[in-house]
Amino acid sequence: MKKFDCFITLVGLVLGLSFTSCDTFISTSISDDEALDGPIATLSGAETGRHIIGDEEFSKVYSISDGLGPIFNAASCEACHIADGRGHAFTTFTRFGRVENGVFDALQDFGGPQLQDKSLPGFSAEFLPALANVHSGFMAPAVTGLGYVEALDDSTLMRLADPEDANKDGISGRLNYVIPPEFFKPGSKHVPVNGKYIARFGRKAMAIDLVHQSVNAFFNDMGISSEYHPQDIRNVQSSDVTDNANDPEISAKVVEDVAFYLRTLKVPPRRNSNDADVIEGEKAFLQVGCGNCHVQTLKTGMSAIGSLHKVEFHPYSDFLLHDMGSELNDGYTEGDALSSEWRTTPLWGIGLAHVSNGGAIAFLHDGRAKTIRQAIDYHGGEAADSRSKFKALNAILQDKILKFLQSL
Ligand code: HEC
Ligand code: HEC
Ligand SMILES: [Ca+2]
Ligand SMILES: [Ca+2]
Ligand SMILES: [Ca+2]
Repeated sequence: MKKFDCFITLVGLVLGLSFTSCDTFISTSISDDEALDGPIATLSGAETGRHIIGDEEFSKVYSISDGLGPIFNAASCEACHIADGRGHAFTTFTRFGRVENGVFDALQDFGGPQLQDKSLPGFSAEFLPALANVHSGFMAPAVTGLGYVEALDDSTLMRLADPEDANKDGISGRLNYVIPPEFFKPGSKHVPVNGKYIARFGRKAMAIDLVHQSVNAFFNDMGISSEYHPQDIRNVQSSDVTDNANDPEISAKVVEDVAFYLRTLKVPPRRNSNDADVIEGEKAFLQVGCGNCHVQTLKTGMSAIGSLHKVEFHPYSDFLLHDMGSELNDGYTEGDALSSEWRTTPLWGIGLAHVSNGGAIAFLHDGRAKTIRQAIDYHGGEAADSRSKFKALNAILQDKILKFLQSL
C-alpha cells in the first residue's frame, strides 16, 4: 500500500473524519526494511500475483452501492489495519454485554456484542444499550505474518497449553474452543474436541482461521454480507431494515483473496539483532519469564504454500489465553475465555509501531498503554511474577530489554 491509498482510505473511513491525511500516521519515508506490509519474499509468481489482488481488496473503500453498512465501524479493512500495522485509538471499537450473577450475556437481541456506531445516511447507528454493564475497547492488531500463525498445527498449540499449570511455573495458558461456522472446512491440522475447534485469531482467540476472521470482519466491522455469510447486518435496536445492496454483497472469491493476502504477508523485518545490548536484552527478557508466554520460536505444520510449509518463525507469542489479572479484566468476554483472559500479543513488529502509528503509538487490547513500559506495568495475573522480576532489574538491563523489543 502506498501513502496515496492510505489517504483515500482515511478519507473514506468515516464521514466526518476526512480532515486528516495519512502523513499524520505514517512517517514520510519508509524503507523496505521498515515496512510491515509486503509479501513473503519466497512466494511463487502466481502466489505473489494473488497477494497483490488480495491487497487491493484489503484496501478497497466500500461505498453505499458496494453494500457498506447500513451500520458499520469503518469502510475498509485498511482503515483500521493501517499499513498492516496496529490500529489507532480513533478506530478502536467497543464490544459489550451484561454480567448478571456471574453469567455473561452478549446481548445479541440488543445489538451485542459489537457496537456499530456508524451508519449510512437515513439509518440509525447503534448506541450502548442501558442493559450493558460491561464493555471492552478493541484496537486492531497488526496483521503481519499471520499465515505462519494459521499454519501452526493444533497439536503445537495443545502442546504449549498448560491449563492446570502442571509444571507449576504460575503460567497456565488455555485454548479457546469454538463452534465452527457452517462454512469452515477443517484441514488435517485441526483437531476437533466435541465438535469444537481451537481458535487462534483475535484478542480473545475467537476465529479458527483467516477465512473465518475475514468473513466476520467484513460482516461486523463493515456491514458487508458475503457468500460465506449471505445475511446482511441490520440495527436490531431500531426498526431500520437492512441496506438496498443485493446480498451477498461480495463473492467467496473476494473473501478468499483477502485471506490469501493476510496469509502471505511477510513477517516484520528485524533490525539490529546483532547489537550487543539487544542480545543481552533478549537474554534478560527470557530470564524474567516474558518468553514463557511471548514464545520466541514456533514451527508451522503442513501448508499448501511452500514458504509456509514446516518452517520456523519467531512471533514472540504462544497464541494462548492467559489470565492477566484485575487491571486488564474489563468484565467483557467471548467464548470460553474468562474476562481477565487475553491472547498473548505477538511482539514481532512492535519496534515498527511508529511506521503505522506515527507519533501516537498505543499498546494492549484497547490501546490503553502509550509506551511499552506502561504495557508491561499493566501485566498482572499469570504475568505478575514476570513483571515484578522486570521491575527488580536495574535500569540498564530494563533499557536493554526495551532495546531488544525495539529490534523486533
Ligand atoms: C473498525 C476497525 C476494523 C476493521 C474495519 C477491520 N478490522 Fe480487523 N481487527 C480489528 C480489531 C479491533 C481486531 C481484534 C478483534 C478481536 O479481537 O476479535 C481485528 C482483528 C483482525 C484479525 C486477527 C489478527 C490477529 O492477530 O489475530 C485479522 C486477520 C483481521 N482483523 C483482518 C481484517 C480484515 C480482512 C478486514 C476487512 C474485511 C478487517 N480486519 C477490518 C479492527 C478492524
Ligand atoms: C502470562 C503470560 C505473559 C507474560 C509472562 C508476559 N506477557 Fe506480555 N502480554 C501477554 C498478554 C496476554 C498480552 C495482551 C494483553 C492485552 O492486550 O490486554 C501481552 C501484551 C504485551 C505487550 C503489548 C503488545 C502490544 O502490541 O500491544 C508487551 C509490550 C508485552 N506484553 C511485553 C511483555 C514483557 C516485556 C514481558 C516480561 C516482563 C511480558 N510481556 C510477560 C502475556 C504475557
Ligand atoms: Ca451491507
Ligand atoms: Ca451490533
Ligand atoms: Ca445488503
